[in-house]
Amino acid sequence: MNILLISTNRNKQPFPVMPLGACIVAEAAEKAGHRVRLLDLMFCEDPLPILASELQECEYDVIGLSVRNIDNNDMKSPVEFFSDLPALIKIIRQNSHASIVLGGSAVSVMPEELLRYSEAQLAVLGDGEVVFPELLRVLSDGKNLDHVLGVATYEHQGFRKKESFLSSLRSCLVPDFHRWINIEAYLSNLSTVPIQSKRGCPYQCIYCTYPMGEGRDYRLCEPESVVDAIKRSASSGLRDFEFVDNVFNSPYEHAMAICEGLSRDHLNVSFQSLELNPLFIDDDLLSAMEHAGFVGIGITAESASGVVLNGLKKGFTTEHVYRAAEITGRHKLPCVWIFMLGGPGETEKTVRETLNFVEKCVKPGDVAFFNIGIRIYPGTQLEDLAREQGVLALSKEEMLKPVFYLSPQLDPEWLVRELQVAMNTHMNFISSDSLSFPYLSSIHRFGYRLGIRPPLWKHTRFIRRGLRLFGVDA
Ligand code: B12
Repeated sequence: MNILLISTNRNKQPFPVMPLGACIVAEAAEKAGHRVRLLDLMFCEDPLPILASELQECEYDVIGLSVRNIDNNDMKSPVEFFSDLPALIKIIRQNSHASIVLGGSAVSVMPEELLRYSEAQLAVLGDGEVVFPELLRVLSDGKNLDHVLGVATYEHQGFRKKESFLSSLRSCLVPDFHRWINIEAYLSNLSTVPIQSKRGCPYQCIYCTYPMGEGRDYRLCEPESVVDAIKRSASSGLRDFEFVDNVFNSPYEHAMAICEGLSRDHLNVSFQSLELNPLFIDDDLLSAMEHAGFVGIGITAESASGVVLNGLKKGFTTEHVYRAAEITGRHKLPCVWIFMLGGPGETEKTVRETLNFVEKCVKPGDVAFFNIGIRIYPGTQLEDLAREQGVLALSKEEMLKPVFYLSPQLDPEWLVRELQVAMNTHMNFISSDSLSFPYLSSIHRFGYRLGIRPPLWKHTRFIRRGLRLFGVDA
């Protein structure tokens, strides 16, 4: 069959993210014997005429839309991405008779709402590289889709979904990015090359959607296959990799084995991971990461208050957060600490506890990122809690529009003010405002021309100070 995959993501904040999932699915469909083209809309100023002319040039049997983000997760300045879908689907229907299939991480989070809203026929949940080829096989045989795992439909009978298909993975999937996307355009925006060493997440964080798309059980890629995948990509000229695992350092032994494997071959490439759990940080791991070529890590502490960590069900305590700071303090590896303010149980006192921790324990050369409010997704424990507390009355369908939790014990205006004061006095602090900073893309491109390599965030202090010198409110 003739297949068109469209990567619909055009969000360039904090940088344009390479469509790893869409490329993996494209390669899998091609391997299954189909003719596949991937249309990446990331750098298209005006995607509708481009899509229309693509459809006029070639007749497709199935068109898959990869949908990464529902919105930007920013309570202060929310941006909806799902609302791009109807116009794209209208153009497809005007120019083609192809079946339309939705896929991607956004679809795994809110399949029913996205199918209903976009009026697409089908959605794929879970491991697209297995489910999509199977869906194509059944469609080309003209058979019934009822038995295909991981497929959801929305028709007159309403929403129906078969449980997600979760493969055993084992081997690290790395597509030939050069073949599918304009890799130079991404690299010149300081984008990192995504690499996934596992799927699944066993943690219970009350707000999180990770287990929805990937399941609760770990599915680990053999460490050797991860190293081989990176070697292959490095031999095609790619240099700056980012592990996109839900949590990189859990299971601890798996992360260690990958680092040891990477240290054996001197690949002259760099790595980062922004998802480290404080529970599994120790000197041995950080040393192994440094030897492997890591140039930046993110620690998803979320809070330094016991009450809030408990409320979020993070599975670690304030002591773990303080211990992680002590350990990172002994290493040179640049570190960004990630916090979400406003979770269950948050009060002025707990916010101060978190800010005190950062002021005292985070090295001035490191960075602290603060997000205000937590996006509520249907099916999470946070949704139940918000309903119980009477702060959420919207139906699931209405929750496609960004809706956030903020502790009822906190005055939102006080929180915004308090964070602003902290940002004004600490040049190593950033917030969601920094991610939507209008000049961020230009800074990335300028940095690339100067020869700077990712991550850009490790230069936060200098960038913010520099911008302020020029009178820019950064
Ligand atoms: C790592 C990560 C990041 C990194 C990315 C680094 C990089 N270099 O790629 C960073 C930190 C930069 C980032 C930023 C953001 N992220 Co993020 N991120 C992730 C994370 C943890 C992994 C993404 C990933 O690469 N997965 C691996 C690939 C292989 O999986 P996949 O893309 O889902 O593809 C599979 C399937 O979806 C499917 N599939 C994909 N496309 C298609 C198409 C078709 C037709 C079919 C059939 C199937 C299919 O098959 C694929 C292979 O199995 C996910 C959580 C998660 N577990 O998904 C969140 C996630 C994707 N991010 C999310 C969000 C919201 C964002 C941000 C908007 C802001 C934020 N605060 O996090 C920005 C947007 C960035 C941008 N420019 O678009 C959301 C998106 C959904 C939603 N809730 O809106 C997720 C799901 C987390 C969440 N909160 O729910 N992110």
